[in-house]
Amino acid sequence: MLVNGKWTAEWHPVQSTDEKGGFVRQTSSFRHWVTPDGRAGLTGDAGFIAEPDRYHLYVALICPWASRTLIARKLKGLEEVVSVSVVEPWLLDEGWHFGDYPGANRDTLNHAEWVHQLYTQADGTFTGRATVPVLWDKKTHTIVNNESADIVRMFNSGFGHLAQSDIDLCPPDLLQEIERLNAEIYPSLNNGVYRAGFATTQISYAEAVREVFGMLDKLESRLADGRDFLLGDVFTEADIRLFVTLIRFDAAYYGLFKCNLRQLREYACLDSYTRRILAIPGIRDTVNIDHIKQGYYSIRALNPTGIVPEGPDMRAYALEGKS
Ligand SMILES: N[C@@H](CCC(=O)N[C@@H](CS)C(=O)NCC(=O)O)C(=O)O
Repeated sequence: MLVNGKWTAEWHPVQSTDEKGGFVRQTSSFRHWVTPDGRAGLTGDAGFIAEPDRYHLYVALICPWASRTLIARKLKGLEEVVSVSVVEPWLLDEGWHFGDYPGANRDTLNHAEWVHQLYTQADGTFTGRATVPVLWDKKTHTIVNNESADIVRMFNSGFGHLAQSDIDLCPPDLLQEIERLNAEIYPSLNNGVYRAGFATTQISYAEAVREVFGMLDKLESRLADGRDFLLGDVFTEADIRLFVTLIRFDAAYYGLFKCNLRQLREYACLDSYTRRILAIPGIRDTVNIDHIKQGYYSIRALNPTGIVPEGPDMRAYALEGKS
């Protein structure tokens, strides 16, 4: 992590635990909003007006939070408006690295070698983890926002007419239900798998795994009435947030994070739900199983040998899983 603008390699995910040995995720630090007229958004400063070729998104394809933003960018037709760089899949001693691994690219915008350099460019005294996603402003050379939940909302409504698609990922009449679902699914499942994987005591692991499968069971019953998506016929932000966890489940969380009571493919409704979302044009392009496996299985604290498993066979999802 960065401490007062200086990189320190001392930090490790498993060190960030509560008194019971449970994994604790750090909160995001840059919270400005891009808006159609440049007025301040929910948090942060004004001045980030939606303009073509002004904003750049830094992502890791292993990362579910970054993938949320990539999906929102695709579905809103913002590919020509917001450019993207993809880091290599491994979280190294200096964090995320830009390089030539297949599916990744170099940072041709800021010429950073490491993501932490973007953070210190934005704030020379930054203290915290250099996480992805990062939404970068090319005009003021700073980070607009590094919280995926905000970035998804910004992509949905902050870019006004620059968005090529009129899909609304957060329709006002469904907002309350979306937020209720998000608040339920995040701790138990999206972050629940990490709580299981990074737990340092049997008790906090067991508690997390119980919650993960409790939520999967609940969602399976919700979808059992034949609805296409979580809120019925319409695809919303809540589906993006669930999908990014489900698509990583068998490839990473089942094995590495020991969430192994059942595989996703054993849940009939959740499995077809995942395939339905993968079939939405553009979404499959945001999923890279090789990056996902390389990335998760390179977490040395959980997998000291660094061996990446051959499976699972993802051909049923028309996804490659080579290691
Ligand atoms: N609150 C952030 C969390 C992002 C996050 O935790 N990203 C992880 C990758 S999945 C990361 O970049 N970790 C780098 C680190 O911990 O040093 C969001 O949702 O945008």
